[in-house]
Amino acid sequence: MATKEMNVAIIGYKFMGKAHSQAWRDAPAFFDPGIKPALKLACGRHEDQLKAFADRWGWEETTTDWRKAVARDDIDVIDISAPTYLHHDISVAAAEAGKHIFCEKPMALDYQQARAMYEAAKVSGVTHYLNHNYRRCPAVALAKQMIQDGKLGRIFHWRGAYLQSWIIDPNFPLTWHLKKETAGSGPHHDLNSHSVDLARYLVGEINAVSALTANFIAERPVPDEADVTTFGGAVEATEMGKVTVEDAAFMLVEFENGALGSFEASRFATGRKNYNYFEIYGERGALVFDLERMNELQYYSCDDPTDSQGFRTILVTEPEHPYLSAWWPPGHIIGYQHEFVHAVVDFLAAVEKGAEIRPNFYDGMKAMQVLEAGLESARAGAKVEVAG
Ligand code: SOE
Repeated sequence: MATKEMNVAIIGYKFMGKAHSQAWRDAPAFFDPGIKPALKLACGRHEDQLKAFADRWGWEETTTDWRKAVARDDIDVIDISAPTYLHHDISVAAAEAGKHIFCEKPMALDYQQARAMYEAAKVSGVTHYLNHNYRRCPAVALAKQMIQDGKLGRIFHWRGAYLQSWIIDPNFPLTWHLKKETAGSGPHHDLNSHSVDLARYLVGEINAVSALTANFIAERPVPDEADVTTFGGAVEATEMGKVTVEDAAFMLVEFENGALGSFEASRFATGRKNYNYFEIYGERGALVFDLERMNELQYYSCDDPTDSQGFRTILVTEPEHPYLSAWWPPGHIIGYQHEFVHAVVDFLAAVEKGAEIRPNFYDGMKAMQVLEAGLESARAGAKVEVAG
């Protein structure tokens, strides 16, 4: 049971604020972290929505100034659930104040910011985690174990696609996700960042990229930001504003180990809701994962007798599967939110042991390097090497 309590301050109270709050609240109920997280302080810009959020999730106090959270001696962990453009300033300030950092992806607006965040965290010695939550989906963690156990042998291909369709309506507003100065880029930062992290985790480092981007809707209604959430619907507005990020980004890559990979990120994949999908092909077998069927992992093994070879479905709900022993009996499945609980559990363990957790700010910096090479390639119309 928990031997120590740590006070958490969360910055941001919309989609990720909700996902993180349930994780801080539920982690001690289903697992036995050595540190019990206290939901101490919630930070956000709009006081009325912030107080409603704090009341719903049990955050003890609220402030509209995140710098106050970073400055408080009684705050141990800063949870960054705010939009991308705030990640750098909050992370650097939190590291300099000696706070452990649990930061949402994508890491930053660009590689330069990501590098500064990593350097500040490294110098300060705090635990720093970048929430690419999908590594902690049990089926993905099982895929990692199978690859490490040699089940696929030498890997030839990664085929990844992260497809959504929440902004196809031209009346969807010009939110922060659709402006370069607040998001860095569109689905490339938002979704290819997840796929690049998974590819680095499961296949290896990426040496070179060739990318294409497209924009399908150039102007959108300018909303009142207070009324907008990710995946929210169309709004009535009089003023129109320019979209300054891509709507889709496709990328081909060369991995350090010689494998070839493809990445598709789009918010215009009609009918795809949160289709984070990958295939990995090796000399001994293949794996296929689909987040919309996140309790399953497709596996093909060359070791199966020829007359019965084929892709089989592993239902990843057994107690011996990663994280599952803490949840329900076999077949009772888990969901999107459970990955965030797993991340909190592993983060608290890292803080308690003074150990590192992955993905951390180093991983985020490496991913930003790949993403930025992709944008450069799309601009230049040429293959771009990822700096070492
Ligand atoms: C929107 O694309 C989004 O909220 C991403 O930002 C998250 O990382 C993903 O988990 C769900 O979709």
